[in-house]
Parts: sequence; C-alpha cells; structure tokens
Amino acid sequence: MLNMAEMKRDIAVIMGSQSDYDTMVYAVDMLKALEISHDIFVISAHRTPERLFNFARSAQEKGFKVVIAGAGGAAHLPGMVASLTYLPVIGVPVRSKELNGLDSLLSIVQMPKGVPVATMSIGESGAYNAAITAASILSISNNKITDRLKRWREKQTEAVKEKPTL
Ligand code: RP5
Repeated sequence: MLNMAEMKRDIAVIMGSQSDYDTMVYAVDMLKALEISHDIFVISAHRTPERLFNFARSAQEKGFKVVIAGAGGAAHLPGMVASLTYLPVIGVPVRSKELNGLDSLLSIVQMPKGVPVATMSIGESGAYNAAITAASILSISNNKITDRLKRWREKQTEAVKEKPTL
C-alpha cells in the first residue's frame, strides 16, 4: 500500500512564501470543491532555489499533471518552474504590499517567447481561476472532472438572480 508521500496527485499548488497562502487558499478550496487531488508546497525561487530545481525536475515523474504557482513581487517562481518542466504551469500573481500586485503580474505574464506561463489575474480571483483552468486541462482526459466542472458552472449560473436586491 502507498503511503501519503507516494500517492499520486494531479495538481501541485506551489507558492513562494507562507504569506502567499492567504491568496493560494482560493485555488486549494476550488480544487477541493471539484474533488481534484492536489498537494501543496512552499518553494521560493530565491530563498530555496534547490528545492525549486528538485521539485520542477521531478514533478512529471511524480505524477503531477499541472502546476499552479503563486508568487509576489519579482515573481520568478512560475517562470523558473516552467523552464524546468514540460507540464503546464499556471501562474498566479500574488498582490504585493508595495505595488499592489502589478509587479507580480508583469513578472509572471511577460515571459519571453519559448517558455510560457499561463497567467491569471492578480490575487484571489487569479487563484480561484487557476484551479478552474487546471480542472479544464484535466477534463480533456477525465469525464468525471468534466461532469463536476459542468455542474459547478451550472450552479454558478443559477445563483445569478435576474433582479438585483435593492
Ligand atoms: C515572494 O516574495 C513570495 O511569493 C511572496 O509573495 C513575497 C513576499 O514573501 P515574504 O517576505 O512574505 O516571505 O517570494
């Protein structure tokens, strides 16, 4: 029997710092809602570069299918991971104190050609949408995830009232 560490998970949610978790929890909660297996790691491109290298180099072999990477400031984590793996990397720009996340957004979205990072919007919405994008990627080869995504989208549509509450 596999122990927890050996279990294969579909999505790796990684973040540059513990302080990013307040944002990345929106991705984690959405993955839970869609019943998608995932694991979560703190990996800093500048504070733990070897951890980054080891993670990115072995992610595919470990069974991950998509990486969601959140980082703030001079946010090189998603791009560095993308440079070391062939898995799709979805970047979440975490809102920074100094520049309100514009620094994070530009650092992640402006990848030079050849090594893409699929970049979401800044902050909570970006984290939330990162999980939905990851689910869409998995749904290509997993009908159960397609059904869950469909049901979730239908519920979202039903929740929008035609008349505003005045
Ligand atoms: C980045 O620096 C992290 O992704 C985080 O958003 C930012 C600040 O990190 P802490 O100083 O809060 O650890 O590496």
